[in-house]
Amino acid sequence: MKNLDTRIYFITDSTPYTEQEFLERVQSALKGGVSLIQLREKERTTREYIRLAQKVHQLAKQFNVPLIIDDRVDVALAAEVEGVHLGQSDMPILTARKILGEDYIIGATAKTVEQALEAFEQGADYLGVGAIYPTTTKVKTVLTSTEMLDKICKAVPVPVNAIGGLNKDNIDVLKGIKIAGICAVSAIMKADDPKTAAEELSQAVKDKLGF
Ligand code: TZP
Ligand code: MG
Repeated sequence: MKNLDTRIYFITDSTPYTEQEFLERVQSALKGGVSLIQLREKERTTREYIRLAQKVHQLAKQFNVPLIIDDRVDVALAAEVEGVHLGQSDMPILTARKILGEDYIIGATAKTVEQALEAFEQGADYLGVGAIYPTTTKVKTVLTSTEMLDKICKAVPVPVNAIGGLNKDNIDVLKGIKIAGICAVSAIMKADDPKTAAEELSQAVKDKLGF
């Protein structure tokens, strides 16, 4: 198993920002201590996705934070980042593992114990489970109960992160569930100051969830 710190997993959304604003926000979040970062782009061309990944990677490297690319194995390889996150309709984990090799981080989305076990058996390094709360981020998802999250945590040995509508004020519902971290888009990305937001989220996780 890889030595991954998924505690504060920041997932980006560049859509409302100029590139400069976006990169400044990413840098600010990194200063605030996020432990993992995912570049999540749905509208960009492949060429733009690679170029932005390279820019975000330059920043993330300065903080020793691994960069994960959403959906696209080719972009992760081309930009020479640390990993990829694959949903249920993306490339199968097994295929991605064959292409990327053992050292790449591969994350998977799972909403059921069956999906979680399959992803783990195929070589996923961590799982994202949700949405725990309704989200304002553009995504095709359904709500996942905390009971299901708990079952998934108990079913697989890899780190499991909760995702969906999470912020410093509503993570208490995750107490007692053996998650490794939380994923957040809006709570950091849309904050007035992403650095402060990341710091406060990190503190809330320590205080309320104990890690
Ligand atoms: N998958 C499930 S919910 C979600 C994704 C990508 C979006 C989470 O965004 P936010 O803003 O933290 O609710
Ligand atoms: Mg995805």
